[in-house]
Amino acid sequence: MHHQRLKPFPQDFLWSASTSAYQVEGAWDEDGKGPSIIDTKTDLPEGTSDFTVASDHYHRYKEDVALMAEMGFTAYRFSIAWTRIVPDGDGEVNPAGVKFYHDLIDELLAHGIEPIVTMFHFDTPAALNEKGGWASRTTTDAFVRYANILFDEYGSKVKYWLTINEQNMMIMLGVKLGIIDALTDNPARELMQANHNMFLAQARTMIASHEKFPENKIGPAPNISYVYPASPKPEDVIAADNFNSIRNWLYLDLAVRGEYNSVAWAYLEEKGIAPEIAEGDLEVLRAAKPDFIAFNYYNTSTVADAPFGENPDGRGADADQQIAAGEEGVYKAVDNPHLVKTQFGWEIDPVGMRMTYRAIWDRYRLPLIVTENGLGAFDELTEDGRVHDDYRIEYLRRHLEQTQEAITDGVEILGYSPWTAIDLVSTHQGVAKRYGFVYVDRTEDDLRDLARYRKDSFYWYQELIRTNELPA
Ligand code: BGP
Repeated sequence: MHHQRLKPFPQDFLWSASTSAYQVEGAWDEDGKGPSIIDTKTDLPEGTSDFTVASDHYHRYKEDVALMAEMGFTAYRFSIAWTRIVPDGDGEVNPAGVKFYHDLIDELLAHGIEPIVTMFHFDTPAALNEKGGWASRTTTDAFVRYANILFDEYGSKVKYWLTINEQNMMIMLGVKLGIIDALTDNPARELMQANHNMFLAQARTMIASHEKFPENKIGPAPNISYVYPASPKPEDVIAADNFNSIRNWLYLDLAVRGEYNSVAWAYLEEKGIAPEIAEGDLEVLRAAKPDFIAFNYYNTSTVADAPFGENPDGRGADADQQIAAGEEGVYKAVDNPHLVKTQFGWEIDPVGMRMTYRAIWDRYRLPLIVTENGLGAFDELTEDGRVHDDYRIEYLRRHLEQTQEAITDGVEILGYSPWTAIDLVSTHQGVAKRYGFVYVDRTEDDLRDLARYRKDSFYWYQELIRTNELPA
């Protein structure tokens, strides 16, 4: 329904923004940090920056936190690089790496900004990857050890923890994005075993967090893109339910209920890629309970029936985390004729965010927070050091209006953490694809001075946070 009067944002709403270690920090090999799978990638997409310097946040974090405080952030979502803490993934702890995040967290707390820490954001230690990566339970054990090191070091300062960023995108698109390897002769089966091992790592981590710091909150952080049927044709509705079950609910059902939903499990069995489930796994998965659900939302997907014998690629687009493709007999992604796209071909669907909030709330009844949502665009720095990103303000405004609609629908929403706090390096589309409230002056191949400039959206977000309501 269209609400006549919208409920206000809660007084303690977490006004935040997000980054990830590998995309913002740089200093990829400094102060004892070990290489991750990102650092050892050799085939970066043509013309895109590497991640060696990124936005140099590692050396400039005090300036960046001051800018966040100037906007009035009450929280900041960032990830800790596993290989700064344990350079080879499961060996010696690196004191300099531990210190960096103490300094960052202390800087945030000194400015009254609540840290929201993602424990793992795509950057698997290269040394573990060489020992079989997530397909091996060695990595599961190494992650749980790493998680306990984080809780022991930062558990008294950090109240909000996210386990794994976008596990579903790692599994479904990770090979294409270069963030996971599948080296056996049955890559799909190997990825589903890796997926199961990640669910176990997440479950054991949530149990450890509750044992060590019962007052802290921990949850998953998948990329949720609610799936629409392309038409009321029943076969399209089934296709949409297939893709919702496999892309979205598979991941949240495991995190919240500790179970594989029947449609997803039937799909895995049908394809012969169901994972080995060891004795005791399901008990661990069921025992772990998240305190909230974080999810990353950029847009919805729209799918049609995909009969066997027909090409399931509905649009020939270059698939990525927000551009679904298709699978014969399961679903065929198509363009939604009611939506416009960004300069990078991502559909824009603010109302879909409200639908996604509702769908997750209805299924799990846990507090929610969107930990990524934003517009990647080719921003332009003017001669006088301004960036007139009214298009980003429009994007954020429309998504926040729908967030307020969802709050008025009765959904419990903890905060909003758009992608990104400051410009950084895209997973696969370079630095030119900018998302930040703060412009970072560099190009793909020219670091320039990496100076920070406040965009128009910086001031818009600052006013929104100050008043706790959307400017008229
Ligand atoms: C999500 C990742 C983020 C970020 C975002 C934007 O999938 O969690 O790390 O990269 O996508 O995507 P991109 O950077 O490819 O534009």
